[in-house]
Amino acid sequence: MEDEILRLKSEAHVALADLGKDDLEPFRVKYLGRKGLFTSMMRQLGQASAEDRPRLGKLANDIKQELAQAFAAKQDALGGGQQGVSAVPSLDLTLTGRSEPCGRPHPVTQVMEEVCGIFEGLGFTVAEGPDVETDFYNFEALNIPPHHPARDMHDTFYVSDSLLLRTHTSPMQIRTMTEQEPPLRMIAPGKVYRCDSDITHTPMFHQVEGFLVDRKVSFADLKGVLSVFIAKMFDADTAIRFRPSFFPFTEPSAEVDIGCVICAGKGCRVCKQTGWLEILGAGMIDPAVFAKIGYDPDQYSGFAFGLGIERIAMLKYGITDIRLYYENDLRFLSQF
Ligand code: FA5
Repeated sequence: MEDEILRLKSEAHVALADLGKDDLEPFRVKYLGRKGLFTSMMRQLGQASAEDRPRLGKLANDIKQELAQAFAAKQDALGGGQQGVSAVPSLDLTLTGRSEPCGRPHPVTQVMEEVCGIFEGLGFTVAEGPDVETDFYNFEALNIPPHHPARDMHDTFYVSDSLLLRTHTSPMQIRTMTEQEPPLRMIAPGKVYRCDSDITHTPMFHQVEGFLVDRKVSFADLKGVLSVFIAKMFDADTAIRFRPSFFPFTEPSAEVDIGCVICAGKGCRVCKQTGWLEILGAGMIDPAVFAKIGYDPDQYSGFAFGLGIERIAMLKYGITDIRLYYENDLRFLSQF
């Protein structure tokens, strides 16, 4: 078949060399037309072996292109070019160019920035800390001694006996409080890691820790700040639920749920049929934590909270599987 293609090539070139003005159209029809020799040759390529087919297809295509260009040059030389008849598609110089696709921040980054912006607007300042954390900051100083059952709630990736990938952003409470005196009003955004994966859990996810320490801070202040945050982040009438919970470093503690925006509270796969989705844990900082870092619990009180950014982004955008954020599928990402 290769011989046949090459034979057709030289036959066409010989014919082209002798072409007069009146022969242009018959030549185009015979060699380059939709029912021409090159087109039928290409149809026959289906009979070639699967191994040879790509190479022969390319060869035939290249020759056809080359012939089309030579034909267009001949047409020009003979002054016989006609609109709509040319074998080479004409170039429309008035068409607008194709613009380069424009990148943008990942949806999780966008939501992280929005969350931080809301708290900054409420007077919180931003602090950042290490992803690889010591057992002391991640657990011990937060009132979670070795062998405490609360360690089981965090499926920890250990780097060594005393180093680990932080399981939450709460170590930033300790890092900040050991370096600064009250009043404090801080947020600490960052990556955290847990050995956990399903439609609402990923092994790496983002939290924003927030804490406020001063004299006479109460649970009402915590409720006020979180209610303002949720109203700004979602709709002003978003349903909010403070559910009693337990964290070793806060007392009392609560988990905060908002009405599932995916099913409007009716119950779906994402909210596990409850109509609610947990977005954060919170509470009043336990006096035992103040004692560890040397604050006087009789003078100071404070609240803290830690919220999951991916969960908030799921609710905001109606995403039903958290793992979509990390599959790097541009069809998903380019929607944001
Ligand atoms: C904590 O991590 C506490 N440090 C929060 C806290 C801070 C409580 C300060 C009190 C005071 P929890 O394990 O519930 O709590 O996680 C907080 C939020 O992170 C959850 O509400 C959820 O939104 C999100 N989250 C937890 N695990 C995952 C995961 N594997 N993937 C995605 N998001 C998660």
